Amino acid sequence: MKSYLDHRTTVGSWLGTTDHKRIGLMFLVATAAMLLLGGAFAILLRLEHLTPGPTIMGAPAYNRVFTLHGVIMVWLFMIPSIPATFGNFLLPVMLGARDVAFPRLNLASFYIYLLGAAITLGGVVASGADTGWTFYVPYSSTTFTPVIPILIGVFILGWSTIITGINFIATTHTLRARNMGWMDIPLFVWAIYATSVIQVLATPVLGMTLLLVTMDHGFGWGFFDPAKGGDVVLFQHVFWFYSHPAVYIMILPAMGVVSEVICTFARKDPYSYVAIAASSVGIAFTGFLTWGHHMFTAGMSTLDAGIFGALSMFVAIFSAIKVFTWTGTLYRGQIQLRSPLAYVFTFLFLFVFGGMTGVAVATTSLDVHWHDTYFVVAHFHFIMVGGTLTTYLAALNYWWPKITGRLYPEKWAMVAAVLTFFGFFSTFFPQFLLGNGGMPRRYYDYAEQFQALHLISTGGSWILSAAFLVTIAYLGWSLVYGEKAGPNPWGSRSYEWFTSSPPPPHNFEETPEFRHRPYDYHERIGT
Ligand code: HEM
Ligand SMILES: [Cu+2]
Repeated sequence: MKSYLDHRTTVGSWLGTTDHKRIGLMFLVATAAMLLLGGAFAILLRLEHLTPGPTIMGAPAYNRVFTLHGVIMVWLFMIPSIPATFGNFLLPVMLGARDVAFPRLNLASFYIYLLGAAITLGGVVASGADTGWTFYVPYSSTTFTPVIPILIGVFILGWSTIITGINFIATTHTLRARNMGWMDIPLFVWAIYATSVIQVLATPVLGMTLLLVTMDHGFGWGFFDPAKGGDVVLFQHVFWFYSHPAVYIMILPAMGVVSEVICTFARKDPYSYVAIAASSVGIAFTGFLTWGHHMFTAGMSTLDAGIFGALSMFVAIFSAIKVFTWTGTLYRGQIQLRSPLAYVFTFLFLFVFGGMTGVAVATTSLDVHWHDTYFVVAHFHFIMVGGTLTTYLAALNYWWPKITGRLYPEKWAMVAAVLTFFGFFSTFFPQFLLGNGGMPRRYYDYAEQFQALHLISTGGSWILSAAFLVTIAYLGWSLVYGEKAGPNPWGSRSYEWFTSSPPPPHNFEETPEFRHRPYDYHERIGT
């Protein structure tokens, strides 16, 4: 029986495919390339901060490089990273479906992503904008750098996100296997489902905002310009109304991966399936109520700031429910410390750390001191890199045998996981101290007393790069020399491991009958 990889091998059979697995794989290649590009910009930024004053570039170049780093990492990598790649590949398989609900729309979503990426990168080649990834007005509507291609590119990327979200919602509602109720679907699907709801509801607000900034910049509309009757702070409200929920587009799928990896490698049912599933939906919902915590210093009343601060704590409560449930699942499990679980342990430590600092910056009285300093940079990198990126690597290691049919050398995977942890921690922990000491974010120059901490941070970025190189090397090696994986190398009870690795074109050779729930490790009815 041929797999989805080799049943047809022409270039046309890939470019015109409607198979969700091939589309997921193409997204994986495209987004991984963006991760490496964004990473290259990060290395340049850290090199620049090796010494105060000019090191390798001038101030205008620095402003462009941090903008391009943020734009590429957030819009081209983080947002599509787990949903469009692993979500696309796994959601239908986990539901026992042959494909997503709208396969052609799924392919369209990939090409729209490529178009958006091409236009955005066109802006990069045309010397790049210097507004930061957040495009704050009035700077973004007046800067002389070419910001319009980037605004339009990100607008188009939003369409891809919305279409993918609609597809996943429709698939989860209509294509579940016979007898599969809502309380039987795998936790990763719950996470992707909650993410999709945010993608569909919030992204149009971002699209509208970016178009209005484009009009202000290109045609002098003045929508955000008080001199023309506009409102400059309104930009921040609409931008964060999308972008706060968007941080959950980045972390919820990661949480879904964590649930799968922990159950498999602890050989245990989740401590509470309902708590994990419901808290995903809870996070998606409350995420819409907290955008004001980005604007405590933008002229907000004390009452409003207090309300936004208090609402932000609810997200932390739902996140804590997840962490306690995962810990409860690990407790007395038969733990096998394989590389995906090593990454998940890294996630747990760094996410809790990052989440706690989220609670700290959501406290108005503290945030007025930390706002726009490296403290905030450290906070969101702890969550986005320490949380989402390490989990992306966990997912890559966990599902690699399913996607490619090959095993990789576990020893090297562990080396990469350990390097990732130490590299990450030494890059970003000093940034909390820098921020607390008064180092503002997005500044080119700094006072000499900050140099030691910047030095540690730059050294950390080299360790992190080494981890990436090791990962690329052993995964590349496994494609050629790796042992054949077999359907279920981890001995998991989750549905995607029921089919062969790599799966056949329509996922299952026979219509699957799932006679047990995805994590019934205690029952052990036929695998
Ligand atoms: C535990 C819940 C969380 C709380 C209470 C929280 C709170 C906050 C607050 C108050 C700020 C604004 C700080 C300032 O600008 O002075 C902030 C910034 C930020 N947070 Fe969080 N956060 C949480 C989780 C997350 C998660 C899960 C992510 C991403 C996956 C994230 C990503 C960001 C980003 C990207 C920014 C900064 C954006 C910018 O100004 O460039 N946060 N967070
Ligand atoms: Cu926020």
